[in-house]
Amino acid sequence: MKRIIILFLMHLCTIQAFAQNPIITHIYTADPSARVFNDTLFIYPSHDRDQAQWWDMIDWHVFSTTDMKQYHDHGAALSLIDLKWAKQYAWAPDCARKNGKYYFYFPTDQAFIGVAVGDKPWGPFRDPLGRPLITISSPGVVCNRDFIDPCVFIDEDGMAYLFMGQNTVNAVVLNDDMISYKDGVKIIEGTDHFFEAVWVHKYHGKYYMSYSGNGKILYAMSDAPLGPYQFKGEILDEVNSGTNHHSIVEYKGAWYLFYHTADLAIRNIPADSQEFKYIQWRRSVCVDYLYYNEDGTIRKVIPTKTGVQQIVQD
Ligand code: FUB
Repeated sequence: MKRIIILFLMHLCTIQAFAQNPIITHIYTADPSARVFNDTLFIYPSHDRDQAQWWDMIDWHVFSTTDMKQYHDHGAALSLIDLKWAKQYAWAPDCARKNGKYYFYFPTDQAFIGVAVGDKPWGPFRDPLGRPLITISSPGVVCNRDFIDPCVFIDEDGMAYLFMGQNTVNAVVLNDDMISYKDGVKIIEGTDHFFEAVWVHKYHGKYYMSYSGNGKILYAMSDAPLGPYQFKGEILDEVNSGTNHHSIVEYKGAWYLFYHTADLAIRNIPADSQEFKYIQWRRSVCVDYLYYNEDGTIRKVIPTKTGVQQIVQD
């Protein structure tokens, strides 16, 4: 009997040591861009509204964790009402640190990419330009659909790149001030089936461009940030929220895939209610481990309900 109780307690401890997907459950969140600043992992997601019936989001919250289990909501770091030039759709953002400041890149109105600056990774962020950084109409931009989903990547040499777009990956090289860019929009080659949600990271000297395409998360690899890239395959299958949007990050020695599902809405909303048809606009952020093969290719991630293990602090 004593042994059974001990085994049961051990089992309980194991369960409690996992984060459980989705990881954020007090509000709906999507499009998670995960970044590490000063040993803390920050998530810059979209904030789906509680009663959403479309992607009509109005602000951006920032979250942080140091153990991959407890996530702190820092509240709204920027809202559409803070921007004179933006009317609607506070969609998938990203953030980078340079010269001691934090640069928050965000899309609005399906056509504009803005940048806001803060002294802390959780904001508040202020719009230094009073206009978008780049738009669907800017010279060189190729976009036959929505001009959205900025991803900012800073290479080891300090060069900063901003990637964005739907159907075509557009890229610019940012100036040192991070709020302007060098002449010439680059169009990235080799991103087969690209739809949206571009994400760039580096591993063992190779550049990885991952993105949503054919409903899945796919990826390509290159020897240079601006490519050309070579298509490699699939990282994540379709999820139950319609849209698929992810990020990839290393934190405290492990690699993680952040993504979203409709699992929280499915849990919250009775399947036989009128509300249930809106679950694709009430998404929730999840995380699972990501592993590489010896040749640097990425193993397909199988989503779990248990999520990742809590990191025990030193
Ligand atoms: O969250 C709004 C939009 O849905 C994002 O910009 C896309 O990537 C998709 O996830």
